[in-house]
Amino acid sequence: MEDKIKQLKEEALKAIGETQTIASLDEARIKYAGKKSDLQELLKSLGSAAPEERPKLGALVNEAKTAIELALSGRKAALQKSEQTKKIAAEKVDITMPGKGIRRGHIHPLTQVMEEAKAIFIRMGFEIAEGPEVETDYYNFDGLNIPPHHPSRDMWSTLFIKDDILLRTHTSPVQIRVMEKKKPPLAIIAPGRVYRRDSDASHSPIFQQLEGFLVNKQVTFGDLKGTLTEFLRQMFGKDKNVRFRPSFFPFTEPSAEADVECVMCKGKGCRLCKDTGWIEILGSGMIDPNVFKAVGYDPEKYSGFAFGMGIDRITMLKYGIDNIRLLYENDVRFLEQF
Ligand code: 2NL
Repeated sequence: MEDKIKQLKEEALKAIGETQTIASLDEARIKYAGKKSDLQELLKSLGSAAPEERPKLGALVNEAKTAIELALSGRKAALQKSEQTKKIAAEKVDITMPGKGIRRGHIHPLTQVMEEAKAIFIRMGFEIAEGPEVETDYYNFDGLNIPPHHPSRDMWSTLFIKDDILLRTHTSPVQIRVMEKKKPPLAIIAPGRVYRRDSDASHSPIFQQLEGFLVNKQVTFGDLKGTLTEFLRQMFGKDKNVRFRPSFFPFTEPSAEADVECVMCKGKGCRLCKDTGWIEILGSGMIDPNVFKAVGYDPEKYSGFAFGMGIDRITMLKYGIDNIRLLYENDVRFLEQF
């Protein structure tokens, strides 16, 4: 009996000492110190031992029990400590690793060019006006001296919403609305999104325009040339030559298109300017008396000039972009370059 107690104790202490995890230590506790452990069974069987042996055997069992419990708590503390150490080591952060960095965004190239163009006219004293993108036939055409069913309407591939409601094909309607409400002198620019049923490398169904007009007493074609030449030089470079060519628009008479010396070959002739040395930038003219009549201005009393340009085209020229799609796909790898 004595030997059995000793043997059980030795076995328990050895097993406890060999445990490597809290979980296996818990198993050892159940096996060696639990209610159904061999030691507990031994204690129960003491009743059948000789009466004079009982106190000695009882003391031995208790001593073994205490030793086992002490070993269990000692081992538990040791295992907890090593598990904590392992956990800390596993969770350690390498503060010398390079960071991910924050990528900086910037203004879209179309918006940059639009803002630049607006700023030039603002400095000259023009004010900004805005209006609806869904317009009536009247403001987009009739008010601009473009009668219904007139062949000149073919100049704009219009997208209709229904009979007389359409997506504006230029920002001119904004200017008609301003003239209806306010009396001259006026110097207004109308920047914004416009729509046409058109799509190829240089045409997108949605694009950006900047139009403007100036109305006062005795405004001349010289004022038009001076204002637009200054604009083009601020936009493309002080040294650039500018020329005006006769043209036609239903809402201006006379009309002229303005060219700037080719930005790529500086006038020598290249692929971009088709060997002409000039790049067409904007359309302009003296506001047609019929437009003044439509908004209730007296064409005998007032005169004015107006102009319009495509911001997409100017952006493509300035940055050497050969397909308008790129400006609307918003691929960050493309946009990052500007
Ligand atoms: C172009 C040509 C132009 C205008 C727009 C205009 C507006 C009113 C009255 C008279 Cl309210 N004219 N706008 C005049 C001439 C040309 O644009 O090539 N645009 C991209």
